[in-house]
Amino acid sequence: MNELVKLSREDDVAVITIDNPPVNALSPGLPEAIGAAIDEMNADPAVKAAVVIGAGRTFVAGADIREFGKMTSGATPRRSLLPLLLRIENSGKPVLMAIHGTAFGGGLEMAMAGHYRVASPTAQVGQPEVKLGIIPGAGGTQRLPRLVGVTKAVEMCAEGKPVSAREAAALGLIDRLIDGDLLAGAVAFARKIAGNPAPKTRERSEKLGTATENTAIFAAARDAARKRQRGLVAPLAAIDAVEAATQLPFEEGCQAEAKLFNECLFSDQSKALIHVFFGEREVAKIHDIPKEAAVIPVNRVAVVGSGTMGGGIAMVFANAGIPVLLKDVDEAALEVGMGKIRKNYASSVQRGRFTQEFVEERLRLITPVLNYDAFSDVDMVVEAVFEGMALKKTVFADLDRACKPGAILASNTSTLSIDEIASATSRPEAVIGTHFFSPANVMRLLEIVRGKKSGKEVIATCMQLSKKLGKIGVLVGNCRGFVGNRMFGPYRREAQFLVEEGAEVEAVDKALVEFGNAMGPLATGDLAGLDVGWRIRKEYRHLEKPGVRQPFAEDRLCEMGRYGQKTMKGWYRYDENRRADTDPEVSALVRKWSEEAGIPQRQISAAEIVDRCIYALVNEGARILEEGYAQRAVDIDIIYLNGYGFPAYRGGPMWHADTVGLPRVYERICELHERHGELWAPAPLLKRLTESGKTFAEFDKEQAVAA
Ligand code: 3H9
Repeated sequence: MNELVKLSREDDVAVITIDNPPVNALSPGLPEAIGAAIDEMNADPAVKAAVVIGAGRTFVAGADIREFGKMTSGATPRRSLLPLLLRIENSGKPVLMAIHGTAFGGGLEMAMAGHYRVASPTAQVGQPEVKLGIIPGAGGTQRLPRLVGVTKAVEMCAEGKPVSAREAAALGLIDRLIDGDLLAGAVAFARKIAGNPAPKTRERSEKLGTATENTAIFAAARDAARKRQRGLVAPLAAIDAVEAATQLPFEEGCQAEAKLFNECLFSDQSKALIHVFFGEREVAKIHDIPKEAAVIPVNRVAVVGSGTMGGGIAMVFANAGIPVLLKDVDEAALEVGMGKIRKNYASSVQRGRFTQEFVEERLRLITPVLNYDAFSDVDMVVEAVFEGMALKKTVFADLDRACKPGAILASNTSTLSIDEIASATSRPEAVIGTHFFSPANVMRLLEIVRGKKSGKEVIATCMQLSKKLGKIGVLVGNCRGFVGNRMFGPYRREAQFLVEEGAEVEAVDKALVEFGNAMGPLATGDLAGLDVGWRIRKEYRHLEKPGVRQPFAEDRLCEMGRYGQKTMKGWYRYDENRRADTDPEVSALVRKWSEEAGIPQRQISAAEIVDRCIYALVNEGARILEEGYAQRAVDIDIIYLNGYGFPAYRGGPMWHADTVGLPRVYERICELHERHGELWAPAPLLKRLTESGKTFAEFDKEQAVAA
């Protein structure tokens, strides 16, 4: 044993306490210590049974995910947990697992090797490995179906969603729920079962089903995985492994599982998803603001503007239990805004996402108002009025007068300068950008835009608040388009260029959907409204460099009133159910316009479409990084995964570039530069990293050390 595991006694029951904060992951040394404790209690004649419990806030949350990278890089050998779990299961005295917090991955696998499981009612159990691009690797796919049946085991292993202790108890995975003191309840239960024969999960087979039943279950699971987890390899591997449990003896099933686990572990998908796991936690860290920095309590908020964004943002606060004032200029606008909120909630009830009771409570938290009178009480305001600088400045001057000192004044602008907005107030340190993505109550991303004068307390509060709101907050700098939209510009520009050079609209979208994106760039434009970009481009036209190629097709479509889904016509044409169809008129028009512009038409491959769109993201991302508008490459990745439908299994655009290899990406960008001119000038950071043999991930590490 070591400091990670403590063996103590409560009379005749041994208590094995796992203490490896923060989540009791099975780091090196821990499995060995648990094994030693099992041997020691077996050797102690005074002990009749053992309880295994986690110290701190949780049972075991799984294998130590940091170890996987070391294993795949060859830095450490691959360790298996299977021998430890057999040692537990073969224990001469019953071992009872006492679960609170989470028993995930290897944690649940260990619990299933125990003879009994008890849990606090608030605990959760699950096999979330697929979210890391792997499958359970310590017998989970073999023991779980023996305890909960094939259907549920397939679902848990292939989808990775946790199950509540109550559901687990109903499924037979948990033997007893313990209200109150878990350890005391577990020890009492252990005493009761001491002396009974200890049931071994691996020897059970009554829930493994018949071949006919199972064929249908696995076929349905594979179908669902291909549809709902498009492009992911691990869910299908997890299904294969559970299937092995129904066809092979336990030991052989474990061997089949180990083979599939290894294939997944060494895959690019798993490396990318592990990068995402740590990245989602990394983005919360700000180089110049310590984790324990003071924050402003946010108990009451206000939203200015009850349009689509404002209404969605009000719902986000209400959903988190925070009372919110929703202001608009007249009764009619407010009525429309509140009507949309009600409709939104009603559809969530219909889809079973919320209960009617929950929705009524949330609606009571939203108070529509027509003036700033009650704003003196709020801790934070989010402005979500029409996107125009003059209007925003008027609103911020009003907020400056209406709000108490210390209140946070946030703007939901997606394009305008936070510094200029802040200049309309006497307290620029209170001003910050909170760029929600549409629909605000659904999308997980929140870009938090740091102005030159935004106070550290204000930044720290918004970052922390994002978690409470169920969002993933990423801090970005105040440049045009911030990070996400600034990169989206070149991405969509290339999509248009490709069409202007001869690619079909649907071929462009299809190539990017096959790459893994949730939607193609042109269909996304139709969804968001082509007029949005068109208006912005008109406003910024004076900044365009003369002689540099600009796309024109989308602007022409807008001039014809083809704004996308909202006008039933854009790049595609739409029926009343918003189903898209290709529009031969668009193809013909673009061909005609391109010929008039003297753009030679040619066949364009799917590979070229992907390279041009994705490398446009990477090149702009590298510029943003170098200019300091994003703290890390991984921040850009997290923005793209959560706000733009980039496939998580590719880890985000910057990680994808690392995976392809920066020399290859750089070389391709140089080729495109030569062929298409200035817009493809390689970002200096990309060039430097390539020449020094480094990656974006290494750049992040160096930045962290320097900070
Ligand atoms: C597995 O078990 C494979 C098996 O089949 C065995 C094969 C041989 N390892 O999320 P938080 C860190 S695969 C290492 O902010 P919360 C995390 O990075 C594993 N580190 O807390 C963070 O560090 P930092 C299957 C881990 O309360 C800190 O702990 N298990 C691990 O919001 C706090 O985390 C999973 O996939 C880990 N396993 O949520 C579970 N877990 O402070 C993954 C966490 O430096 N974990 N860390 O940023 C989770 O889902 C959540 O962390 C949990 C707690 C729900 C447990």
